Amino acid sequence: PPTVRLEDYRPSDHLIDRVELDIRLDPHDTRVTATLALRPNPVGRPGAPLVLDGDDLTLLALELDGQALGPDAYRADPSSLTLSTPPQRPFTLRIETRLDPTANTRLMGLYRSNSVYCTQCEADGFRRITYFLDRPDVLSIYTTRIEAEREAAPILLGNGNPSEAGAVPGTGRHYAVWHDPMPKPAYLFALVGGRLDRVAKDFTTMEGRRVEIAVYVEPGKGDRAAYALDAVERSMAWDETAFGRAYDLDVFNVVAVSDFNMGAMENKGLNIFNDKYVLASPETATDADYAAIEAIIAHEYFHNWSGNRVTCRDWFQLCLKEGLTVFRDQEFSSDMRSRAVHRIAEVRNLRARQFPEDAGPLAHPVRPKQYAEINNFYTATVYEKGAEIVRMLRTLIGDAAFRAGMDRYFAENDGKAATVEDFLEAFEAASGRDLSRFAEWYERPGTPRVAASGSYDASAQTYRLAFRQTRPGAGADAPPLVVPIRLGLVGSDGPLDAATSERVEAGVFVLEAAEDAVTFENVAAEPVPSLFRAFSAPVRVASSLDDAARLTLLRHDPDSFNRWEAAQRVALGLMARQVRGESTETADAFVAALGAFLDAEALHDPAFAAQILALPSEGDLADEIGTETDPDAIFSARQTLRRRLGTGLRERLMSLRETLAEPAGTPFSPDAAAAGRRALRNAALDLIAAADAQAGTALAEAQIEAATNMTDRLAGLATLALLPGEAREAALTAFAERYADEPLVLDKWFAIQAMIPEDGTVARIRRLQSHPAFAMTNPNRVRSLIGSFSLANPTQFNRPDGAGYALVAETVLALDGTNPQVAARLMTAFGPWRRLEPGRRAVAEAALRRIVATPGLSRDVSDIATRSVA
Ligand code: HT7
Ligand code: ZN
Repeated sequence: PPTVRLEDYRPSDHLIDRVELDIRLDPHDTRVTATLALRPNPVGRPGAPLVLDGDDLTLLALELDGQALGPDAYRADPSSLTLSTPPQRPFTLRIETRLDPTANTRLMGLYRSNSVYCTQCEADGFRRITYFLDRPDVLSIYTTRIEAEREAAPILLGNGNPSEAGAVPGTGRHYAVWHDPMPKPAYLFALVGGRLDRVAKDFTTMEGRRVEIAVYVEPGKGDRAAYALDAVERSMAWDETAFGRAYDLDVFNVVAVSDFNMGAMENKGLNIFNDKYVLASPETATDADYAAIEAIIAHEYFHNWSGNRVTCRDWFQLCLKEGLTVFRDQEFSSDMRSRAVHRIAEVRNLRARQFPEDAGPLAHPVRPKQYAEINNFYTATVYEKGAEIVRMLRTLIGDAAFRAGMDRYFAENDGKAATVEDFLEAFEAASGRDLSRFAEWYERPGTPRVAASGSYDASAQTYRLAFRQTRPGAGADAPPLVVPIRLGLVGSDGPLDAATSERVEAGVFVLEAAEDAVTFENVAAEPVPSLFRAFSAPVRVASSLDDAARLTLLRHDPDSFNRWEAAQRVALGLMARQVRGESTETADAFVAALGAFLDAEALHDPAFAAQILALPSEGDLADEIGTETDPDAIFSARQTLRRRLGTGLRERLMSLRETLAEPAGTPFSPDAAAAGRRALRNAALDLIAAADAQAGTALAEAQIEAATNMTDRLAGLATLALLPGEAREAALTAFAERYADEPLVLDKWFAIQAMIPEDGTVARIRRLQSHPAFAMTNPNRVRSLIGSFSLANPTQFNRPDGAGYALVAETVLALDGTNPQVAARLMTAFGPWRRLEPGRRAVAEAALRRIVATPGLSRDVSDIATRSVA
């Protein structure tokens, strides 16, 4: 496939100022008439041909300035419409196309989800609706008339504000006209038509605009939309206070659909969501679901400024909207919940998804330099590492300059398509700092490593910390990165606040060279350094701290993140030593330290305690080991440590479960405090069950029986899922019966079974693929059953006999013809294959090469597959 390169960017030769769309919805024969007000771009090439993008389009008619064009005046095929000598002045094109939304299984462009008409245009889906300059730097004002059968689609929604509606006399059809006053790129276009329930509330912005916020869901599910509706309101209020950004239309609509390739989409004034990230009730949604709904509602809403008002010049700048908007939604969630606990969750996620990506064959810079298929670049690197770069920028220049820089970025680029350079320029102006070296973070893949070593001079009472940064795969000429290191010193009784250093400003030392050192004065006793507090840079830290020093941090570090990090590092070290067959004698000290921690603090901050108890994942351990990994050895080391904790802490865990149990009749609250108590009870259950299967079974069964919410019911089921036997199968059957009509809940049931780390799982999944609730056409079902297996069941996915790889490869190929985007995403699970031990590595490579050799692959799958083996 042709490669698109950043260095080849040039402005469009033509612009489209206004777009009038007339869309007559029909299940198989939808007619789209687009009237485009075009003109040559003053900075484009004079006299250049006009080449409009298309994808799978059928052209019915074409007029230029009201005159039908003869066959010699243009060339059209399903993927382009070309006028080789377009007028050198403003002109109008009227294009009529025909679509079959029911046959659209790719879920890009206009499609039907459970009979609801909806669209997904990012990144390049608008060209599946009409021929267009489908690129983000062509911004237009849209007016959209949507027409449909009133019975089938009583609700008709578009971008912007509603301007007119009515009946089409004598037809049973009706229409609605929507006008969006803000210029936008085509990828932000959307429409919805269908039978939907609506919940709504008013919000008055700080500018005095009355906005009607509405959430639309499948009929009968309105009561599950209240949480999402409130989350929109909280997001609007927060963006005003935190960033001074007000909403700019009279309506803000959110629509939930069942078939959606990703989480949600920020179309202007009409966000379309995967219903998984809207629908919530205590009976059907876990605390994690509530938190994800709040975060994603916020994320899409925040795009209204970071993405929509200021958009991207080209897709290489994707991090400009995605990294920034992730940063904004993280800050929102931190303010709504516990900042420390949220930071831990962010870093867990970064390490689970981005670090392996950055260490594998699909690694790419936060701003990629080239792509074959843009839809494969909606990655953890662009999103999550992109957010970390914004966070580092704030750490470097400080809160006030950061906020001033954001204001400036929005003011200077409003209504425009911007670049990473425009973004950094705003912060340079606001802070007076040169950020040219900082910009390097956008340019190169790979997770940097920072080695730290300390030396204490007792007589001078000084402590010298030396740092050395390296980057995997970077040549000797690669410039060092600018790395903000938030740090402090901790003694055996608490933080050493008297210790200071000239080079540490507001708790931050900026490492700019390949090697540098910082010296602290007034250090009364040999300290333990607390480095990269709050995870101040997305790096791997190599330090020679022993377990005792780390346990000092767990006890005394004022930085909660680093307390958690200390416990994780000790656990990782213990498990890694077990994998290597080395001594794990310090495990008892770890258990004792966790016991003391629980006694002192568990009840004060249960959510934090739950994080402390949750061991690093198998993936974290594989990442720590790095090469020649054996998933079975990793699994067994983790089991051993879980068992040790479960045994050593049993009394405390049992008593915490009692103390934290909610009194009967307590109304459900999804708030962070209540969720934190449930999280700790369930973390305790997990460890108790790891050590004592019988007790674990009894507790889990009782918890399922008594559960008044999905968090507790599912946690009980997840515990049982790890304990083979009749109790597990009975609980799974009962769960499936209870939720037979709840596809989103059955997704949890599919996922739990897909993650069972046992020999029978591949066969179980094959049976589940024939379950009446499973459908290859629905991305949520596929991700629940096959995605959970490939990403969260390392021993079975990486089976030495290759049965796990075969299952995923078959699914990828089966899906490729209908939904290549989701198929390609499934393939990314093969990413870490080169880090496996030789036996599995060979089997994984063979599976990958079979995919590469399959004729007729989509560009999406072929791009991932070929990069994976390159
Ligand atoms: N900006 C949105 C990305 C997205 C998307 C991309 C490709 C294909 C389908 C898609 N659905 C949504 C979502 C976001 O990050 O906010
Ligand atoms: Zn986004």
